[in-house]
Amino acid sequence: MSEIIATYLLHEEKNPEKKAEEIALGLTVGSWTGLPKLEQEQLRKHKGRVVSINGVSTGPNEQTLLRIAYPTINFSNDLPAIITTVFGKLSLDGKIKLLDLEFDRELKSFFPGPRFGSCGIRAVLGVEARPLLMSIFKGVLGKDIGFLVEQLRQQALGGIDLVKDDEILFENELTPFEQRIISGKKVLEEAYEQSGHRTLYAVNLSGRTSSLKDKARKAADLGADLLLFNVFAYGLDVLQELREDEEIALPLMAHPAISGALASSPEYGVSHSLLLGKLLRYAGADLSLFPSPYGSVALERKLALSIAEQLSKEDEYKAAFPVPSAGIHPGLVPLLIDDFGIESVINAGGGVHGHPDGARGGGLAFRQAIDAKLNGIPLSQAALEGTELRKALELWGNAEVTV
Ligand code: 1AE
Repeated sequence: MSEIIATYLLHEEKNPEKKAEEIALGLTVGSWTGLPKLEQEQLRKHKGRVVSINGVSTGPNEQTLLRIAYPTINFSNDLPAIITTVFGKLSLDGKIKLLDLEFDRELKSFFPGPRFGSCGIRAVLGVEARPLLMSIFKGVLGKDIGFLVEQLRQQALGGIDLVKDDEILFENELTPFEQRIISGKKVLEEAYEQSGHRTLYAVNLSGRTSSLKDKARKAADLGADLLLFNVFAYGLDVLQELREDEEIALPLMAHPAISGALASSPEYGVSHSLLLGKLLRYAGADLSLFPSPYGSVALERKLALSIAEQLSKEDEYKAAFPVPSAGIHPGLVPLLIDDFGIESVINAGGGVHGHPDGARGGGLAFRQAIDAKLNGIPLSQAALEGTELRKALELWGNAEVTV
């Protein structure tokens, strides 16, 4: 029988065995022991099952790891039904956190995974054997298309591989969605002719849910490179719909906006690895942004690594790119590469635009830091020759640990 197994962390639960039975029955058949034998036989295939109950000692607070199996016959093969089954009403019921969901092979077959994955994006860019470098438009609200395009040109000339819209840039008169794609393409082509470096632009797909597919198809027709998507403002299933549409067929970059409200509490919500890692990848994200362990919105290192681990898996689906972000500057590059490896994307907004030589200087400083790290050269040494890196380290510091 096909099942999905959910792992939960319970806090301060006096009677975990009773609670486990209540969940397994409450979220499936309702009750069991009082049922007549015949009804039990009819309902057996729908009944939840307690897989394991394990105490976790973490000092004064008792915690319990609970694994419950739910028959897949109980729900349709979509994330809204699955999440509502395993953590719908239960998410409201005291201190309980959903840590993981184990999909069996059959259930996995209903989810697409990334269309391009990290390998597909590398192939478009023609970049191998180093982390990709991404930057974010900054300060573009209230500015016109000329301003945006010039910012894009400077980022591209700085050797940046991917540039994403700011997630708070929505449909507006000064820089309308379609115009951003058309003008962005033109300037990136010019920059490519000038430098020989290819840069891709992720435009923010926004608006009412009912308009998204048409808008995304239009973006594809106009030759957009990637779509940025505030997935948690809409829902994972909306991401999956975009992924599965053959007329869209663009790489999807998932922004973590709102996810803090769902994942940050150690006692409530959904784990980071499940939300920003496994489920995003299953639903079809090619890249997933999340707070790095070091920057301005730091996430505990083991949690950030747990997201990256889920994204980087190679099973039935392609691997997606982990994009540890927020408050990143060139002095953090060695730490990022040590932790996330080269199959990741280094992403910075302020750390590019705040460079004394502007966005171009910021991009170059990052590229110099990446080259130095990959060649085993300490940043402090590379900065003797790399003017842009030197200026960046003077401004933001150097977090490299050298022995
Ligand atoms: C975790 C998301 C990071 C993000 O979207 C963003 O805009 C970061 O900007 P900076 O690098 O912190 O300036």
